[in-house]
Amino acid sequence: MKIVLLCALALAGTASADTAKAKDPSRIEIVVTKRGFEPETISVAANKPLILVFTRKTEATCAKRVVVKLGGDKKVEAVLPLDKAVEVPVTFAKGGTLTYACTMDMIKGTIQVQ
Ligand SMILES: [Cu+2]
Repeated sequence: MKIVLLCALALAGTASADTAKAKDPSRIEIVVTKRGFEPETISVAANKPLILVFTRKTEATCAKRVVVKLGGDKKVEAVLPLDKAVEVPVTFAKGGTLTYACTMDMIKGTIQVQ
């Protein structure tokens, strides 16, 4: 697995034309509840490093790990301890529809990459 780290400082002075709707576009909070992942769908920009912050809030779920698809056969997996925010740095190389899901791919959310 290859993780590319880009300098976050470069973002500070740059006004991007396609700014995301989120207040802080570099972090997206995702909570695991007994209903699944909330939000169920996120929209992100391609080729932009961001941090998905997963917090599992329930024991009544099989999503105690999350698998984030990055495109192609690339993915990143993280363990989600109860009530602990877990930061998953990701960059989606190109546009398309990807998912974040439990390891069985049953409980899942959708990533719209633009
Ligand atoms: Cu599952």
